[in-house]
Amino acid sequence: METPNREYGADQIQVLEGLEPVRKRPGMYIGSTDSKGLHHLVYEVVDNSIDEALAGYCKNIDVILRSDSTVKVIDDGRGIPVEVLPKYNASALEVVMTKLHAGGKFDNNAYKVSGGLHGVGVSVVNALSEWLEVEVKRDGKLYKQRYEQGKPVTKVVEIGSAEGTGTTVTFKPDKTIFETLSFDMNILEGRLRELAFLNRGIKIAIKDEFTQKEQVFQYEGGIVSFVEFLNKNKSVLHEKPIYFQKQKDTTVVEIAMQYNDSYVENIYAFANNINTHEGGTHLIGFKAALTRVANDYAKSKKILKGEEKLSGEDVREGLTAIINVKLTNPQFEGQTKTKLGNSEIKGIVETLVSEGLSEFLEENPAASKIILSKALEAAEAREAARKARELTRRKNALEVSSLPGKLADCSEKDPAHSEIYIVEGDSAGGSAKQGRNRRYQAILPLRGKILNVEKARLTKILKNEEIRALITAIGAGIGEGEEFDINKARYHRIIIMTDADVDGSHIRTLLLTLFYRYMRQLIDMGFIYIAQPPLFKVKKGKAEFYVYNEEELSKKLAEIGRDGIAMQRYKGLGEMNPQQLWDTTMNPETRTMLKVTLEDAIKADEIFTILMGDKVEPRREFIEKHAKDVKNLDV
Ligand code: 0RA
Repeated sequence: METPNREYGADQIQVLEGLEPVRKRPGMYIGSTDSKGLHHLVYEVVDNSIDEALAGYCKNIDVILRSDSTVKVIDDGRGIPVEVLPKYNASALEVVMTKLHAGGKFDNNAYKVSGGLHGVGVSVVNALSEWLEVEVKRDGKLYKQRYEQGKPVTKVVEIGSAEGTGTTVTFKPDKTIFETLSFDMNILEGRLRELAFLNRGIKIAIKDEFTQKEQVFQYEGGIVSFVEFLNKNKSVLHEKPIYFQKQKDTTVVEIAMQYNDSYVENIYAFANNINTHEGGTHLIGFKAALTRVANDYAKSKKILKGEEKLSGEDVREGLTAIINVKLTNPQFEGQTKTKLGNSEIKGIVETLVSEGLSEFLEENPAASKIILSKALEAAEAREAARKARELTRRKNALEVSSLPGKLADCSEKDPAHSEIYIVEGDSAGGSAKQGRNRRYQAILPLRGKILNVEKARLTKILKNEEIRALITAIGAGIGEGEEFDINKARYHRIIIMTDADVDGSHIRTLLLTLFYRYMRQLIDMGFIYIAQPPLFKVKKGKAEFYVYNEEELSKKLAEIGRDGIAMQRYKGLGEMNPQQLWDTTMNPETRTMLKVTLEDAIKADEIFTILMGDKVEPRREFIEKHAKDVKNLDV
């Protein structure tokens, strides 16, 4: 039993497990041992510092990436306690660092994340590190302990005096566990920025000592700044985001929202700092409140007549929102454990959001009028959209005969063992069809540029032939709620294969944006991949090498020498014959593919907005910044 507001003490510790299972099955604790798992280690340590911030004790977090594959995380929290716990005959610090789930039980932060289901705790990082050193500033002293593969190799030593308090964790991930040790600041930035938005005022800095790149995230506006950030390249319908924070018992609900003139909804829901990609009861409560309050207000102001009603989709069109709830004992469910399950939260959020929104609408008649006319317009377009969707669905229902003509389907019927390549252009499509393994690989060639989805409502998007072919081939529908059913997806690997040039990256951005906005579950489930075709073929004598990037090329050239080599640069997939395409890009035994993460898709969506949106200025800036890459850009 946890007792709130009790001082930390030895008696609050329960029986704890050692770290052996973590090294045996790292995937169980951090998801994977690839680049994703590697970066997860940093989040894990930072989460502990964020917990200190949540408890009100930590203001600054520094993350430093060093060229020797070590990472240092410094915080100015209370510092991990160092006194000896008689029960363990070890210091609290050592227990926190060497026992599973130790952190969760002996402080009194009700909303903590680390040590729970999500943050598995800093001890897991310790277990998976070649070495880890922790320094604690507490009671005017500086303490230090070192571990190797999770085991202490020194005692907790007092190494000097200290001003202030805090914890510094430095670790080197274990190369016998991770496939790669190369940290990428760009990957870490997204989550660190998000944490800074969610925890107003806290300063999170990240520095890459190798590239000397540095970023500081600190937002006095909290989630209001978050919404402004998400809307920065959009035309907003009201100047200031709507904001309120309300509390019922121990549950705190914080909302920021702002409409823009697009047709897309962009809602992110968080629970105790966890990005709940799969939604859950807080999101359901929010949506229910928004729909109800908008309808009540529109009726009372005679914006709606008679039986007219606004649907949930109507009132969320063009909405960017952050839902941030803090609750005790969060239950996370779903495929990726990112769905909030606590049933009581729906009602609490619904009540608090209804109050907050009603207050806003009454106090801001001008903004309210603009927001509701947008919803009304959406409602009028809704009828047409419904008809268009029905058409696509009916087509789906006709089974095989209704599959698009240009799809070369596979014979395998089990989606878990089927994959589809979405290929740019008919000629590459032809090679892919000949080169593939037709038992489990389907090919869908896409011709030309796909419709500009930013400026079009669902109705218009669904009229586009390329998009329809894609939707029908995948088979899961499009959009929200019952319109999309992940269980109907005909392939569990959907692989985007485009040329390594500007058009290719353009089409990839478009496809990712489409998946992100209308078929997001495919990304959540990890079904979307990007094929990695080679950029060069290097020949020396009889030997042939395929090379996938510039870095690899210089390595290869250094290795084999430049004398007497012949080199071909692939400008497009079409330059490879079917056999080559199979060998380099499609054969599961030899290919590498990138699995698309939600972060990738969010980035794509951002780029897309810049490239396709109405605002000229950001587009000009983007193109100038990337001038060399976008010479052939045609938007
Ligand atoms: C256990 C108890 C307390 C704080 C922490 C752990 C703690 C862990 C980490 C990991 C990184 N930074 C951290 N900062 C604090 C509570 C200490 C108290 O009651 O004084």
